[in-house]
Amino acid sequence: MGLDYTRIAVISDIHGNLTALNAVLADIRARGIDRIFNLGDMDGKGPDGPEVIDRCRDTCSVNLFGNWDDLMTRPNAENPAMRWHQARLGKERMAWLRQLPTTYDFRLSGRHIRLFHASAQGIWNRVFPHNDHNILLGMFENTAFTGYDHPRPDIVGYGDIHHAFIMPFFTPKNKTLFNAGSVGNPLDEPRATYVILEGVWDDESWDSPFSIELVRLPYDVESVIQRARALNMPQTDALAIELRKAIYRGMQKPAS
Ligand SMILES: [Mn+2]
Repeated sequence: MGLDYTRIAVISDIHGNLTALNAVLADIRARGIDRIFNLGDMDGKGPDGPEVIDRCRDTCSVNLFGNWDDLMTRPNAENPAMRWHQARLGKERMAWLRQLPTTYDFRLSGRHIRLFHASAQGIWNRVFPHNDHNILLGMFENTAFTGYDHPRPDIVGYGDIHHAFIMPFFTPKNKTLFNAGSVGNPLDEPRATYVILEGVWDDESWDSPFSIELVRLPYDVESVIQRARALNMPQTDALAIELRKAIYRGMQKPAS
């Protein structure tokens, strides 16, 4: 009898980019992937936050809370650009975002896997792959944020930095940190990015095959920029450079 594999798409940081999300969902469907887990930051930056939130609600079996989901659902978003995005969401979507969980734990081919948006310390604590070894190890800690009543994870997946990577540790062995990258606002290369995990669901044996794969997908970047311009979305110029060149707005040359 063959093993019954489960394939999971881990998506993150869609940021209102419905065109990129649709490209990713079509790719997920074409591959016959079983489940979609979303690590948060559905809104802000791109023009179609409400549609992205509705799509995630319909298609993802896990939706986690990100730092932008926090920003967008505060009583009064902090600047006019954020208020533009917030005003389009409506109370019901904001209430749904607010009640999302912050972490999700499961087991695949023996590995205990934990997902969250940014770090084991919370949604506002940012961790980069070039950070100190101890900071990277901290991603595997049980904390007040992740809950203390779980086994320590063997694999941790997160989003937040919009840079994808897969990092099996040299020491300790059998720990892997990965970043799912960003579907709608990638800052490593200008293509919609997500991760596929494959293994045997809830299996206790490490001897079942297991894999992690990084997917890069082209999509119609220009149509997203056109749509943002048609809506007079604030900060569309900064978004356009991010989407075309994967250069973060904080690193772009200021307009003269
Ligand atoms: Mn983000």
